[in-house]
Amino acid sequence: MNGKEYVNKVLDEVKKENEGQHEFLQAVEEVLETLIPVFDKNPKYMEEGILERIVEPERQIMFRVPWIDDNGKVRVNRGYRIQFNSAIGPYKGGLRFHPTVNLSIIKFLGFEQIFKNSLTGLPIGGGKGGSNFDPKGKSDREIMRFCQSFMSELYKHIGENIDVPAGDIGVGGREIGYLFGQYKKIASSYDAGVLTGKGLTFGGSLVRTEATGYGLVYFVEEMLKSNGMDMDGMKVLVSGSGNVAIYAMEKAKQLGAKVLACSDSNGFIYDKNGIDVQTVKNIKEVNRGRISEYIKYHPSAEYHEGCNGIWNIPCDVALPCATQNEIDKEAALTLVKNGVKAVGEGANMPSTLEAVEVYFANNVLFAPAKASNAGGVAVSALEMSQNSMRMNWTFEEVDKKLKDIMVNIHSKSVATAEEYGFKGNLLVGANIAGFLKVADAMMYQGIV
Ligand code: NDP
Ligand code: 2IT
Repeated sequence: MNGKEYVNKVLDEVKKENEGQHEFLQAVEEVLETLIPVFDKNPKYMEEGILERIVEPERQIMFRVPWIDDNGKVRVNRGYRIQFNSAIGPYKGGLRFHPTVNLSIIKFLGFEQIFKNSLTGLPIGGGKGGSNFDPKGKSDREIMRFCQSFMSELYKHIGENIDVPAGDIGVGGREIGYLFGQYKKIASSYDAGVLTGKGLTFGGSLVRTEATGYGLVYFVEEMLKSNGMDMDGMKVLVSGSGNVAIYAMEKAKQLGAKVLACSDSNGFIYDKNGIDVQTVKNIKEVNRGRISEYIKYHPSAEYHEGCNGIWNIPCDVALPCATQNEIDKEAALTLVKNGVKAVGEGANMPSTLEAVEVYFANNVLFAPAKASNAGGVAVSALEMSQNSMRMNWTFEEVDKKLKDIMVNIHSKSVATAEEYGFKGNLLVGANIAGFLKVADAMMYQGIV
């Protein structure tokens, strides 16, 4: 059997066993197709059934999360934790609280996390969790009660050497604080390294808040530089206005770019003078408001209903930082028509498979999520290191480590792509480089 036949065989099985899990199947297809040359070069991975094993989560946990709202009414949500792969370290990955969360979404995120975490070079396996709980419109006390109920079940399955959750959509510092408090109460133990993204007064790491957005821009800057360009003077679009988007905008501006637009799930802001990041922080981080409020503070900016319209604005660099499949074929073609030079993924799987084909067909530089948004989980792993040492590094120290990690992921992806005959294709390079480390660990550890 050659590599292509092997990949197709496993893909067929995955499709049969996971019917209807569209996001998960999309993520698996995207990775497996790029791994074909690996099996042609080294059939041992085939003989050891690495692919059949890597597409099956080691453990899938689903649980009831009952809580009481401010009116005294009983509410019930569904909780998930998918412990996907522990070949190179304890399961590691965020928690997403969003009404769209389902098994397929958590599995796609957990699957991606395996390769992303491997690329960081740090000892972390892949996992993901979350709930279909909608934090929007909930009071602070409701959020707290929900987090406490969620952790009352999750605590049985996590630990600093077992599984270390963090944030993702809808889960930030506030939620991690409540989750940590409840874990500590139930476990009767101060295991700082059981969660990352903690507050700075109780074991959090400097730069974790900024890490994903900063890391994304460090990666894109590296990619531009190796093609004779840089961020200085670039016109940039950033979708979303959450954690990743805000710090991507901040770093892009620090490097001299002009950020023209950002969005939330209702609509987008176009500010021809350049988005004022402090205003976005005040609206989103401080007041938990809507991005439409931006025009109150900057009347010359425009607000447009509907989040997808953001991709119609002409730009040099597009940084999707909101959610999966936010750039489809049509949006990708519009970006190309308007002269986009580079797309850097801050969100997980923000481009559909067809959109990625459009980038490649039109020579758009493409920074794939697994590589370009790995800065968040990388600094999470640095938070775990600091917790183990019971020490804190300075902002400058962590920021330098983050930058070094992103530069290293870029060069590893470039080199691996070239080695396998796909020069310049960072998607192939990142997927293969991420896969090889995990596959080798699985080979040495036997069939487990
Ligand atoms: P936040 O919750 O802080 O922000 C999410 C942003 O995206 C908000 O502006 C939100 O708008 C928007 N958004 C969310 N869902 C949708 C949707 N279905 N349609 C349109 N817009 C939507 O999350 P993060 O910034 O942490 O995460 C953003 C992306 O980055 C996700 O894909 C996440 O998986 C990924 N990521 C996050 C990392 C992290 O460290 N936090 C690390 C690596 C990747 P609204 O407020 O209206 O909901
Ligand atoms: O998608 C991701 O990498 C994250 N949400 C961050 C995970 C983490 O453990 O910091």
